[in-house]
Amino acid sequence: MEHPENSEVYKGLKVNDGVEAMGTINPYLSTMRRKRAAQLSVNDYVDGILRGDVTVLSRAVTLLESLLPEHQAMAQEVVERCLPHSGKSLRVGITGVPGAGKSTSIDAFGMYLLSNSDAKLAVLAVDPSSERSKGSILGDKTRMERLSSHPRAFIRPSASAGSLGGVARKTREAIILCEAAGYDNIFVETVGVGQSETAVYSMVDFFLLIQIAGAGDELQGIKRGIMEMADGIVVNKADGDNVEEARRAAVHYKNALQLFPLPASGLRPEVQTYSGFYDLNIDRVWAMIDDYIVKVKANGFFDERRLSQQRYWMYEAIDEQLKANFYNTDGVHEYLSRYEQLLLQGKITSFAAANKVLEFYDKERGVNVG
Ligand SMILES: Nc1nc2c(ncn2[C@@H]2O[C@H](COP(=O)(O)OP(=O)(O)O)[C@@H](O)[C@H]2O)c(=O)[nH]1
Ligand SMILES: [Mg+2]
Repeated sequence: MEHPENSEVYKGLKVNDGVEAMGTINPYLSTMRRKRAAQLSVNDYVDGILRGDVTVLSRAVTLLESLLPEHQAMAQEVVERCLPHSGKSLRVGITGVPGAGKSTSIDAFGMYLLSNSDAKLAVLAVDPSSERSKGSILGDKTRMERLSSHPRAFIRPSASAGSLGGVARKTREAIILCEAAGYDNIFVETVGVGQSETAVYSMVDFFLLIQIAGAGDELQGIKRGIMEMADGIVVNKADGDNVEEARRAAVHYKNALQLFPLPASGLRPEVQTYSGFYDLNIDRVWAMIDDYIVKVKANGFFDERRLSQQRYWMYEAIDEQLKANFYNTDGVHEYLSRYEQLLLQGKITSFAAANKVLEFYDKERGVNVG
């Protein structure tokens, strides 16, 4: 399917499908590999995670991402059992258009955090476009060079296949596993195009929007509702000749923010300039996040937000499950293509066609549809 992010709106941001990994040539290789990594039981996973064992944590996230039903069932059990040990971290979402410097900044913010405390940091990503290409992993890891080799950092770019809803759910579950493994700070990066922002917004305590000077409001989210979601806005690349322009952009965003109603947190988002690449003013960005968290913990919004996120994810899970049930029902695809044909021939309206297919689905499930 054509990627939604390839629509006209994001012109210049081509998302490629990527290529599937080649099958292995040596048939014995896969069995050898299987032998090397012994099967873990649910207990092994849970114990390893609670011990903070990075290898086990990593394998548990892989299990989460697996499409095999038996893996999924196991993963759900692991997540359930980790749940009581989760929830104690600070979750920060980081968004911005491709090239805004999200990965570079995460490296800078993360190193600042780890150098000034004995905290542990997990970096996750919601990137449904990495479905098959897995292309962003290499790029991101090289942009997070310092963090990649830090003993208290765990970096796990999204490599899961599926719908945005599915990918987001897995990231949310990965957060739970990381927290159970003792990671008290979680950064979640979005791809910064399309719908992933809403998903990430719905799983974090602070949503940071990274802007760059001169990239245009349309693209950067002023008109797409991203700014309304932001708890703080930062203008990156305020270095060299770009400092003044970044400052002007910051003023522009400050003014724009005045036009929005006060967010539910009761706090007007702040705007800062910084340079992720040259490590300038990172402390100010972090102070802004810190300050916000202190205030929302005091006014009760922190807990309120987490509760409303849980409600959101309950309904998301229901939507996902209903959709999966529908599309996995025998005969639905035949019905769909038949009515799609009739629709395209102008013989039936969209709504009538949808009703016909849904009626068939209800009948298949033995539901009485009066
Ligand atoms: N001058 C300058 N360049 C930066 C800065 N941060 C990132 N970049 C560059 O911008 C490009 C995109 O950065 P990246 O972190 O991959 O952006 P992402 O797509 O948002 O994750 C890279 O070439 C970076 O080196 C910065 O603070 N200053
Ligand atoms: Mg990136």
